[in-house]
Amino acid sequence: MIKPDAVEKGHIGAILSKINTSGFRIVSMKMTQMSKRDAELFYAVHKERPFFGELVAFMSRGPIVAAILEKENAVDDFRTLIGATNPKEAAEGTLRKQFATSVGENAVHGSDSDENAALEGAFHFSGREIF
Ligand code: 3AN
Repeated sequence: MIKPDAVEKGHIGAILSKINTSGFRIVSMKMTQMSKRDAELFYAVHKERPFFGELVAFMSRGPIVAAILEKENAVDDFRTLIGATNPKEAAEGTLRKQFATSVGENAVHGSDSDENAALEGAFHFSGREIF
């Protein structure tokens, strides 16, 4: 997902361009907005964390771009491309280094396993929207 902060700042095009030139194929994509309930469900694994309320408010405050990406080793390679959760620790050339402002508003989300990628893809897309 391209998160609300990056959408608000007009970074959709630059982020998608970097994703494409890094060898990912976009197999699904849409601009959408998560309700508070959607964000609570999407981030349910974090519900005991102190930042959960802030995370839900942030992720539902404006539109996002959701996408499913395909590539050999996609999960690890995408997490390398986005960089560390905290942009201050993100490596040069990563999306979070370039576009994120804080650990909360960090521009991009990437799934952390193939299993979660399948669940998160199904959260946003129906079978007819996956190409
Ligand atoms: P990542 O997105 O890098 O996998 P996670 O899974 O640890 O990071 O955290 C999920 C999301 O929760 C992050 N993308 C970030 O937006 C938010 N988050 C993580 N840690 C904090 C924090 N200390 N304060 C506010 N938000 C946080």
